[in-house]
Amino acid sequence: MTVRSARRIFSSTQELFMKRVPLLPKLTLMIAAGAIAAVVLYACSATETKTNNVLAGNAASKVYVPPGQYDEYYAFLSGGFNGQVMAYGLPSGRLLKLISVYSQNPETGWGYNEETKPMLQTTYGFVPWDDTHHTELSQTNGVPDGRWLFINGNNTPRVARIDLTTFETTEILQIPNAAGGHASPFTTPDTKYIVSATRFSVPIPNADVSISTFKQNFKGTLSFITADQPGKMDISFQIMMPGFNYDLGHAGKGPSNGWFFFTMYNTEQAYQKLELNASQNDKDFIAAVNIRQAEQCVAQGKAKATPADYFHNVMDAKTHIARAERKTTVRMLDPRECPGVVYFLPTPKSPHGVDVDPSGEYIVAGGKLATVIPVHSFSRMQKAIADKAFESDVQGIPVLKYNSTIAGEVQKPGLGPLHTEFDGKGNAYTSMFISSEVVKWKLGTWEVLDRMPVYYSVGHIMIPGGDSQKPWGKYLLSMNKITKDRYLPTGPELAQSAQLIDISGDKMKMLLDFPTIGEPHYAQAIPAELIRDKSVKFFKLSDNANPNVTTSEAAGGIRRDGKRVHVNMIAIRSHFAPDNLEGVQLGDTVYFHVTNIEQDWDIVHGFGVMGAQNSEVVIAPGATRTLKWVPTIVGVFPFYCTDFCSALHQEMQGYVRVSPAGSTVALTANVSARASSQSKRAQQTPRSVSGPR
Ligand code: RUQ
Ligand code: CUA
Repeated sequence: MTVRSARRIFSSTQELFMKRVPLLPKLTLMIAAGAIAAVVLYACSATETKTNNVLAGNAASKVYVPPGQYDEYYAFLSGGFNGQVMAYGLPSGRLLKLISVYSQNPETGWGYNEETKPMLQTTYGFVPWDDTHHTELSQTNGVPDGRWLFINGNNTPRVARIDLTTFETTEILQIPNAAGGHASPFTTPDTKYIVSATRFSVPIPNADVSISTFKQNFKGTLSFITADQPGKMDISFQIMMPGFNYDLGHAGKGPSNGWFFFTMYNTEQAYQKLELNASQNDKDFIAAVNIRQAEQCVAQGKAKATPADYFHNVMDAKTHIARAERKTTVRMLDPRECPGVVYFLPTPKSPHGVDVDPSGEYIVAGGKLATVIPVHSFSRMQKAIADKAFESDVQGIPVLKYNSTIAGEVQKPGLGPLHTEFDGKGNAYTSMFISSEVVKWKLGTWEVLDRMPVYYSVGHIMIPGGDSQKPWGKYLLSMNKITKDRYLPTGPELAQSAQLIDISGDKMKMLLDFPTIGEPHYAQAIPAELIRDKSVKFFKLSDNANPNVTTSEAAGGIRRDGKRVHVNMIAIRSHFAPDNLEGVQLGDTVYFHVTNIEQDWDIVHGFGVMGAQNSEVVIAPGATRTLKWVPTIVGVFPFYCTDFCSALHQEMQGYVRVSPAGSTVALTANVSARASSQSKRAQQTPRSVSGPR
């Protein structure tokens, strides 16, 4: 750490602070300046300069994964405004895969091909984008198990399931009576429920009302979604909440299993200039939800069947065709009719993250504007509830006294605490957005043990398993919101930056800096062996139940159904069959149903048509994908394989002839018997070797 780079943090942090929080009271600004100065002083320590090179050498060897070897962890980072999820290897920071979820992806054809389009269906129609924030691994007994990854859609509230045997999205559920699914999709320790809480309060049911009637008409909801049965995600119940902004959530565990905690801000119920007007109250709340109490009330019929409009989209496991089903009702619980279901824990100030430690006793809040990190105690909360230590009541929800639930406060932690993760050894790590650092502190004594500057303005941090009952506490990933000068400049917009920190010793050590795609909010990571060996290598052709599957060359063909023309086609190294099509007319819609009949790992083919107002489709071995094409002009148009699959990949092509409407050209497709015998041979050859055509 040089003085120059320390200054850079100083100016950068200060600049950010000024830019982002212009309306904070002066006092907070002064505290901010003080803390920034402290960070700079820390960063300038001379001993560190001397040891810098030695450390760099050590760090390199700790993240070096030799060519051909595997990383120790899979890490799943959300893509933020790119609407997807990225799988990385840790510690190397290698990008392994972009998993398509809510956004159309021309790289794979997700959301462009006919089979996957229904996945993006919502009550607003086809919505080909969302804003993904939090990845969440499924858990068994409070430990990530590597079966599924859940990811929220923050914009048009949705939750999705990714199957970690295929790394494909298999299910998407829209959340009704909600706006902004931010506190989502955090799981209970058994994956019985994942949750989604509304970020923006809205009229429920939504209605044409004046925004100035916010206090009377706007409400929030907490949704509990059953998640342990693939293909059957459903909203078990919703809880109607006051019209605040619900921000983040985490389930209880161990002794607090059965409870769920949500942060909220804007308890002021401001509806304009929130920056100023929602920062008035010294304390907002954490909502503690008693899930068992809610279940009981639901069982007693206290949740009202309420009209709702939402979609549940599932990828059929056999046909690999998605279907979208519209649903019309949810069960809504009013806390007034179910006493004991929700309590409010006063929490300073505009809290963002809420994180439960591995023991399940401590509930840590990240009060964005707070000068301390407040930690609530679950056992004290239980006692306070038993003693009725209430200070007030908000719309039927008892508010517990701050002093009755608080276990301690971390003093002078830094500025802008957001999120906390745990290492399983009694330590907690909190991200500090404004002072750009990760702060390590001790559970129980609340003393600050160490600080690590990060570049710049960290949002979430992630320790593999760090929000579960069993953290694999070796690394910490800091996901930073601002990149500035960290990499070679790429114009006004830069990739986001992630930094990997070694947390195995007393002091944190910076290991690696790598760019990420989109904006990773949160991430999850798990030892690679819990996923690696279950990875599917290809889909069995004999299991392919797509009604338009073509299992052999001889079975290919073309048929007309009114103005629709269906082409059944196979792809195999290194040709399509059929590969010459005639008799298509202007005014027709052509469906190319392409089956990749390879039965070998990673032998993928693509299919693109000149002028198609669509993307290509990419077809995994054993799968069928359908490209819809509406020709717009008369002529002959090539199609070709888009994925370099063999030495004769460039030969993998064909033509489709388009004639004027009403033309007498016969509908024909060439299906050759000779090609058919060759395809068998091609299947037996390794990827890079193909027989002549
Ligand atoms: S967020 S930086 Cu989880 Cu969307 Cu906190
Ligand atoms: Cu198939 Cu290139």
